[in-house]
Amino acid sequence: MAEYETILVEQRGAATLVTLNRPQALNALNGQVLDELLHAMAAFDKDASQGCAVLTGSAKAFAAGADIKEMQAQGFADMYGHDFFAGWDRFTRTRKPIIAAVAGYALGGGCEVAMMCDFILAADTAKFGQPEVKLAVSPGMGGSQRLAHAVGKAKAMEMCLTGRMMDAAEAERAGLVSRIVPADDLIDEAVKTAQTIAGMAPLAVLANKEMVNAAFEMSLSHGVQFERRLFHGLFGTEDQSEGMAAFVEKRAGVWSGR
Ligand code: CO8
Repeated sequence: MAEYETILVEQRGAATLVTLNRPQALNALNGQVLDELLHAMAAFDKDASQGCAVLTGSAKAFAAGADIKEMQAQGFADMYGHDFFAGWDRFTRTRKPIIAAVAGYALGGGCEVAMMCDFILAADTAKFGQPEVKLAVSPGMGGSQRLAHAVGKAKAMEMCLTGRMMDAAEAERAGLVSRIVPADDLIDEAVKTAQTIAGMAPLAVLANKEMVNAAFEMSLSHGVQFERRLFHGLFGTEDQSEGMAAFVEKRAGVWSGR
């Protein structure tokens, strides 16, 4: 496995656990983190032994934002000219599912990266916020859009305009996170969930991820049709025959990934 400086990558069975590892900066996201993460996620996507990833940080911070010290001296020409952080779009094109396991601060870019993942499991210590307005800027990695989709206009607007944080309970009520687990159990629970997903037929997992994501890009009628076509397509797979035979024969399915 590749050597990284700002992330740790380990395989736990069919689940890949990726840990942001810049403790001195509360996992602030700089260009190196992005490059390493893109490299790791590309390797994960290609590795047939791996079915789902977990992205996590430390007990104190999932990530406290984009790296303010890296951005501080940049001007418009640097940011726009280099399309600063456009590479994060590639992270969202990872085809296999990624679960964000969030403990502590998920602020600014940290909250945005958590929202780029397919769903968020939150520790009871998690805190979410888009405090960029306090730095006289704004979300820049999709936060204003994904937060508004996740929690609706009222809460998204309040959070972006005031920079106030949401705790885990509020985030769960608002639909930002799928569920809350005790902080001590977060990684085990996230990895167990990832292993459950990795135990499903791989093509069905890809299709399910693709169709849920389509709900955010398409009209209802197009989305429903897109879902139905993918559903039809799954009937061209060996695993569909196996999955349905296994149910009828009261045994576990054995997937070929075809
Ligand atoms: N960037 C760089 N360094 C950071 C960051 C950050 N986002 N957050 C924390 N650090 C550093 C601190 O500077 C400190 O370093 P040092 O020890 O060298 O002084 C170290 O991490 C520990 O932090 P604190 O001492 O501040 O720890 P506290 O426990 O007192 O406070 C907080 C924790 C509340 C999380 C506090 O650190 C904080 O407010 N951090 C900044 C949060 C923030 O504003 N995040 C938004 C950043 S902007 C952003 O994400 C924009 C995204 C869009 C960009 C995309 C462009 C295209």
